[in-house]
Amino acid sequence: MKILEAKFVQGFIRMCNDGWEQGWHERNGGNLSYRIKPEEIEKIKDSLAADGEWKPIGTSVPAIAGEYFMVTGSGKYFRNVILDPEENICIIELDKEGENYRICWGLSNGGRPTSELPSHLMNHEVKKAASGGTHRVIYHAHTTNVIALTFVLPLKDEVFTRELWEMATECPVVFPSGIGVVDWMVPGGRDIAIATSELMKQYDVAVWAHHGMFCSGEDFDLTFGLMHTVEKSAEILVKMLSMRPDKLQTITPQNFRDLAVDFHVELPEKFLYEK
Ligand code: 2HA
Ligand code: ZN
Repeated sequence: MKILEAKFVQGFIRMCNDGWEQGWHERNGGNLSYRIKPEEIEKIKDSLAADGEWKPIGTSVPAIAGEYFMVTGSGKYFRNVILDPEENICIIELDKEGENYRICWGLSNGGRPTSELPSHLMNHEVKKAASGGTHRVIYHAHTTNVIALTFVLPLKDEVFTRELWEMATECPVVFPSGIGVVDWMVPGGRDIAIATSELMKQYDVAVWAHHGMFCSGEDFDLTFGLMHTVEKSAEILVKMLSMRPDKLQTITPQNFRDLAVDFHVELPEKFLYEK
């Protein structure tokens, strides 16, 4: 099968374009990765090169060693992915130790996988274990309203989760385990990857202060939908705070407990504090 005809490749390309259209990917901002299923690799195996040069990942990910990933390219623009996928995205294979990668397809004019490869792969490693193997998508976007909130809200998991839950009734149902927050750190390296993947053990969403967000999910729809829901909630909070600093009424801790019963979700009590 031709690579561009594979369903997962079409889903990947569509998600890049959806993110661009949301305004989350100025210039080369943001990156996306997908942990490819063995049966999907089987179908495209003939189109994959197996003679690429092994290069260091920059961290160690033994629990996903030997797996294949589709990832966006470093310095590439999301808005160009739909026009020329082969030049802007790639498929990589990890070695048996989970220390090195090689390019098997794509980046046809040269280049490297995303500068955030250590964060993506460490998040994949953690989420694969935490989800029993069902999570396959890691998405990083420069979501405007969430970034704005990192200047005015305390950089605490409890505060971001609770304030965003309060802005839309669907939120606690869409991200019941909450949101983690990483203080400002230098992007691209192993340290921010470790901090993010530590949070991803309990959350599907991590905010990077003054930078953006990481989301994890089972497929493209769920992961894009998660990013979209959190960012929309942040937009409502920004609008609310722009009208007045306090709320006349809101969703209360008891309202959340009642919602949890009817919607069969568990909402950790640490987010339902009295204000
Ligand atoms: O430029 O978003 O965090 C890609 C990024 C780095
Ligand atoms: Zn970024």
